[in-house]
Amino acid sequence: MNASEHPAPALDVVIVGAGFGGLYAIHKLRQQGLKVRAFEAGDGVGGTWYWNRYPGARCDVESMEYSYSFSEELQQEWRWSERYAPQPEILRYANHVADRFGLRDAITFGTRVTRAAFDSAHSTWTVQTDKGESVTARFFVVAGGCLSLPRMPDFPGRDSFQGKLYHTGTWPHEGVDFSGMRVGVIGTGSSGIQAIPRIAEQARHVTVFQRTANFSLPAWNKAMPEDYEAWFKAYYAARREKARYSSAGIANHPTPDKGALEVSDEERQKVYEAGWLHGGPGFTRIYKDILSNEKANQTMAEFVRNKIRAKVKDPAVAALLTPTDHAIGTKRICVDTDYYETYNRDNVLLVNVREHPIEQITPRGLRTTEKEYELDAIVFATGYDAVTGAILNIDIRVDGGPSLAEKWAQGPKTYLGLMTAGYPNLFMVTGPGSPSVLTNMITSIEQHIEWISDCLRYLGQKGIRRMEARTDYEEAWVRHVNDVADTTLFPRANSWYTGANIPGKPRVFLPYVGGHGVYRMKCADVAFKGYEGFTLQP
Ligand code: NA7
Repeated sequence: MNASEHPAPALDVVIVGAGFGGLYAIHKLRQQGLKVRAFEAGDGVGGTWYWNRYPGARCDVESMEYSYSFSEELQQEWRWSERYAPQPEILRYANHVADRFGLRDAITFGTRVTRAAFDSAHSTWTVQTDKGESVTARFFVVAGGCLSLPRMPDFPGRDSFQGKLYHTGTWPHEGVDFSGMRVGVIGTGSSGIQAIPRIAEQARHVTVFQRTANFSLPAWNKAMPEDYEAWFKAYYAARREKARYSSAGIANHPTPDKGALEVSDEERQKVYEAGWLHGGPGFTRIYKDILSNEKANQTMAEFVRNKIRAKVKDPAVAALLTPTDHAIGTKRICVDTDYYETYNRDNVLLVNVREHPIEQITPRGLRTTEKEYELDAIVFATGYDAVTGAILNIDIRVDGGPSLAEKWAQGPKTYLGLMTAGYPNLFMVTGPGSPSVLTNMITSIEQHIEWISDCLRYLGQKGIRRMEARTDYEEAWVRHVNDVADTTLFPRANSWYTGANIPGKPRVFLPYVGGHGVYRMKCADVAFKGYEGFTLQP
């Protein structure tokens, strides 16, 4: 049977994930009449916000911006209760969206996609799940999330521990009551920094095992001011448009015209003080050279170090909490409520596991190279196999050839972070080489889904069955992503942005740091030129 005789697949698109990416993909692609089906590992929608139920979990992008912009009615009617929404509220929002737009019937929950095979003869993807189901579609859209494959360091003895072990990224749905317990927390990234103050309020004692001190900025979270909400909603369309052409996909971020070294020390201090009082991650964008000039960065880093020293009463603890090994903002900046202040509590102990690494988990607790700590519970806030983890967790092949993991053995290669050469009709949502984790994820997700949806309409209109990124364009894009990253301080830090947190993962700066607005224009330009850099076959 030749391609033209082969029956059309039952589906147009199979989607991985029902987080914010998957949900919008279902909605958008269905709206244009495509038959879609999504598989979601969780038993509900929400992705990151379904899994990350640890105490203190909240978004570090303001709620008025960390939300979909595609429906004016939705954005006008939904009401956020706080400046930064807590996890349960974001999860309610994801559920509201799923119900409001009738998306649930397209989703198979509690099911992981394990393999995907493209058959060139018929230009179809066959996708298999861990429940033994197999479906065929013309297109395969992976929206599995950038921070969805939790990383659990394999300390010896983990199974011997007689207390309870938790990972922030797979938190029990019923919550955890730490009352009366001695709790150990490993990790001081965003998750640890959010969870530690809340756990310390409840537990008898908390021991924090810190390998790297991180910079954290105050959230100054508060109930949503009614006048602010009203103002934002009155200008929502304009705010969203501003976000779409901003660097981080956030309208409220500063758009600096000066470098930190162009102003007097006095002026800089004043500006930093004002920025500190505003709080949030936009702080590192106050001056245009903070993330590219070491000296400029030092001025901000030292300002924050002084804030830490002022907050923490014990100078030895303050010194340990003061980051010195990376430029501010080059590891994901954290946003907290009472993080540093928590170390002034009598029931909190900070342990330096850079100096004395964790050796093993014991039946009674945890042993570093210095001593054993007795614990009733251990919380792993040890992060994720970021950006590429979820996609490479699927065995993806074309005509039985090498897997995508094999192609990417030296680091991911994509064209625009949307497609990868040699794997036709496979689209990635916020894939490596796109701005993704450096931006408001929802802004980036909407841009990708809208680009994919326009693209599929174009292919339909032109009768194109097979679309593939060209290797030369992919190579040029990878070079461009690296060149831009090399103009910044980002690649110097040992962060999950570079894969440095996963032993053996190739060291590549994963996201595109050129800015969301610039990137959006590039993607639009490629589409306008008839999908330049892609081969399109009837
Ligand atoms: P992160 O930011 O990757 O933080 C993980 C933390 O765990 C970090 O402090 C690590 O130290 C620490 N870690 C990891 N492995 C070990 C071992 N073996 N021993 C000691 N400490 C360890 O993950 P998060 O979940 O906090 O945040 C992820 C993102 O989610 C966040 O940036 C937001 O975008 C949302 P290290 O720094 O590697 O020395």
